[in-house]
Amino acid sequence: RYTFFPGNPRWPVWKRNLTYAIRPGTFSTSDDTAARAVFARAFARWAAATTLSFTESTSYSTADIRIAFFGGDHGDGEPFDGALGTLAHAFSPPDGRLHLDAAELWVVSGNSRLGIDLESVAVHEIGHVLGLGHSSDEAAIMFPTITTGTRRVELATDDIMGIQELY
Ligand code: TQI
Ligand code: ZN
Ligand code: ZN
Repeated sequence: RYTFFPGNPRWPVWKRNLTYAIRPGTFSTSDDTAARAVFARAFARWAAATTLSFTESTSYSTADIRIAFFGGDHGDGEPFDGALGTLAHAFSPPDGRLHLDAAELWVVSGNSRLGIDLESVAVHEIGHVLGLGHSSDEAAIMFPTITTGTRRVELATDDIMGIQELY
């Protein structure tokens, strides 16, 4: 079953169209289009289950949701730990920070058993950005473990019930 953060924080009712931006310089030009498409697909999964919509913004400083890849200590009190271990983290609403560990071998498209599937982690972290905590339902995107080399991107009934209770 789904959970929320303490106090059930959520984005305010007047903010149903959230903007997101990926920190400039994150990807090489060759990876950029594919990585942006991954986040667009991940946001679309949550938009389909709610009345929320998500628009990519080119202004990182003013976007509601700010996505960045960082390595090690990056100044928010939650340093990354190098390859594996923590892969990513996100802050509860209405913070909007979504950080990914630059030290991971991210798989941006296709299937590889060697790396971490970016879309799977993106869908999970967006759940946190929107206010979902972890779920005890093994089928849920918000279940706190994932087998390495697998892809888990479809929202489960449990995730949908949780997000619909918030929005
Ligand atoms: N990162 C943890 C996570 O996102 C960080 C974390 C722990 C956290 N407790 C939290 C974030 C509470 C917000 C609220 O769960 S992680 C998975 C999963 C991680 C784990 O790197 O361990 C995914 C990131 F679910 F597969 F285990 C993404 Cl999908
Ligand atoms: Zn961080
Ligand atoms: Zn989580």
